[in-house]
Amino acid sequence: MTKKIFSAVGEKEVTRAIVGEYARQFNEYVESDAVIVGGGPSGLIAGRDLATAGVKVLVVERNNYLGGGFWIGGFLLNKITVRGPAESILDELGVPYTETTPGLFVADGPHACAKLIGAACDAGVKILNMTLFDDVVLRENNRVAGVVINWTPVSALPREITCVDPVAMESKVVVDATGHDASVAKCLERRGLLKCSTYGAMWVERSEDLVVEHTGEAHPGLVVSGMAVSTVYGLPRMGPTFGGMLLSGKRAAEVVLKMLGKK
Ligand code: 48H
Repeated sequence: MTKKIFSAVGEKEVTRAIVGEYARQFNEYVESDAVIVGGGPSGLIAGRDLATAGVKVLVVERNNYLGGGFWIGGFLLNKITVRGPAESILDELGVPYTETTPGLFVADGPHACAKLIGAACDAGVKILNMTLFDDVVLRENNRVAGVVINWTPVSALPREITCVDPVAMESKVVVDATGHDASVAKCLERRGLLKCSTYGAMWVERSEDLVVEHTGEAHPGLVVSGMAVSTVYGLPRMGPTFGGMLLSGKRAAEVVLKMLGKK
């Protein structure tokens, strides 16, 4: 008989490990300090900074993978760019880059994305992927106090064969980092609680400063971050460059820390 390489563990232990650990963590994060909807660059950097500051933070992401638009720089080419001074965040993450023209830095998308995801996880961010934001939880004076979520595949099934009610996760603050969709802000708009715009035409030199400037609490309990800021306030888009997203995520984390009384 050949010598066994692996431990004597079978199917039931594997299944129990997955179900048990998922349920334990889910149960723990039914109540958190901050829920970030959207695991793109702005959401992940916000999550990293919050978790680093000791905040209990959960990222809700509808896709299987994290990173949003950060894998691909633009035009299906996987080189991402940042304009100065955002290369300092690439330095923090340990992402190698080249300065192709003064003030413009280029890195490999997959490398940058992997480092960003790793940094968020290392800091303690917990993630629900394949999970779709569905609605907000509202409390007194329509303050946002959590999110209603469902499995992403449920939304892809025909209505007549799926009648799956969602569940809710409570949190002190919610961050809308859902990119162009601004899904959380738009949900408040549908309920007549917030006026949203649509992002404007491209003007890179103007847009990134404006995005960072406008990052903040758009409605009690709701902070907007990244491209969602452009959508909510009708700011020009910036095209395939990510410095504004990273600095907006950092600003969002600062705002959340202040709201939580931690700054
Ligand atoms: C759960 C959701 C839901 C939902 C969306 O698009 P992202 O990368 O967003 P940002 O703001 O971090 O970065 C934007 C950047 O990638 C970009 O597109 C730029 C700079 N464009 C400029 C231009 O001119 O177009 O990530 C958002 C994430 C994605 O992973 C989505 O899957 C996720 O949010 N998401 N997750 N429930 N309802 N909606």
